[in-house]
Amino acid sequence: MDFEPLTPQALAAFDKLYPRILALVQERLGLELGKETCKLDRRQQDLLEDCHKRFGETLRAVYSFGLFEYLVEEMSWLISVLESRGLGKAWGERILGSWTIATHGMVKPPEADELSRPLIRARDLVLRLPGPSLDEDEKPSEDVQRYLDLALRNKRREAAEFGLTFLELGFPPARVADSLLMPALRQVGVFWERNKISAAAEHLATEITRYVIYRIFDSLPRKKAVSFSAVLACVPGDEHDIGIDLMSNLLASEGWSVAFIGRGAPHQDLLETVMSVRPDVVFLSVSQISHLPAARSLILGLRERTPDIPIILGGAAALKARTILAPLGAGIAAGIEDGRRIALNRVKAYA
Ligand code: B12
Repeated sequence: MDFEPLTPQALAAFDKLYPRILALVQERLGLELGKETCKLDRRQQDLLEDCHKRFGETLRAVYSFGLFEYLVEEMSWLISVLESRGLGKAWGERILGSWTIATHGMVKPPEADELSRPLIRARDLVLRLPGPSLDEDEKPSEDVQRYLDLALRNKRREAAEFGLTFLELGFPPARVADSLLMPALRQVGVFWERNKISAAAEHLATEITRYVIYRIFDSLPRKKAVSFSAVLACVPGDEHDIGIDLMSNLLASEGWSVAFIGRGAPHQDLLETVMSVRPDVVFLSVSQISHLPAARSLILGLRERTPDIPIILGGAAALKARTILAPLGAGIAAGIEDGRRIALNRVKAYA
């Protein structure tokens, strides 16, 4: 979608009034759910609450980073999640409608019109053209399906042994991750989206995959230690830490000294860790658009306190927002090999 970036006035109004707009959205949902005709079970109600809130967080980031082209994708995803849980497209429309109405209720024109224009446009597009069907997704290869089956059946050891056979065949670990583990986890995501597996099963497959990653990297012959060090973490709020764990394992296998923090560390703790460890490079991961504001504020915080330490950012959302994040002084990596390449360029430049 082609849209001019929002004016600073519209952005500031949305940001300032966000808690009140969200409260209004939640109030509207409460009214809908309270209607006699609306008979939903507890799970569906919780999901709707979660989706309303999550959509608001995504919207905030879309506005702030000017990522309007991803609104359609986000809405298609939302509708797909709702439909697979018996909630139908109408609920998707209601969420969009609520955010539009609540914004108009709280923000004055012309800023309110500016804010709702991309929403209305995206809604028209999503409703007119059905989003890409998940059935047309890449079909996983036989090997990926076999790995996935082991991971979902909680066959941890067998999954690791299967992964290790690819190393024995001569594939480098990063290739095993890219061609076997990542497609399997993508498929796990599709299954979750279609309500074929629970979030618990998603966790199970993820943790088995983490174990497989460690087994793969730990099976490599130890390399001589190099003098480089790194701190690696997800940006606050983002729980997807397998990509950054992979990055950490790759660096460790090449002799780097790594402090892998993973997910869940708050902004201030991350700043303090970097200030006390003073690594040669900081690696950060951001998977979802809704966590981009946290990524930006962490980068700015680090730039202010440790301007000499290079930052490398990866993950799906980092790539989507690269034109905004790169000028803040972060290298944006397309994958772990790219991350290593950028890191080596930076540390060698400083050496
Ligand atoms: C596992 C998983 C989870 C786990 C994460 C556990 C964990 N400890 O990591 C749990 C269950 C917690 C989870 C939660 C959620 N998830 Co989730 N999750 C996934 C899943 C299935 C796999 C992610 C993964 O590990 N992939 C494998 C790694 C290796 O790939 P990667 O992260 O892209 O990393 C690669 C590159 O991006 C890069 N990289 C990543 N970071 C970095 C950093 C640096 C520095 C470098 C150099 C490179 C790099 O390197 C990797 C290798 O190339 C994906 C599906 C998918 N398509 O990815 C969904 C997915 C990302 N999740 C999704 C969603 C919606 C959620 C939830 C909102 C709801 C839910 N499912 O419960 C919550 C949000 C939680 C939060 N606050 O972040 C959606 C996102 C959709 C969207 N439009 O944004 C997806 C796509 C699933 C789907 N199809 O619906 N999730």
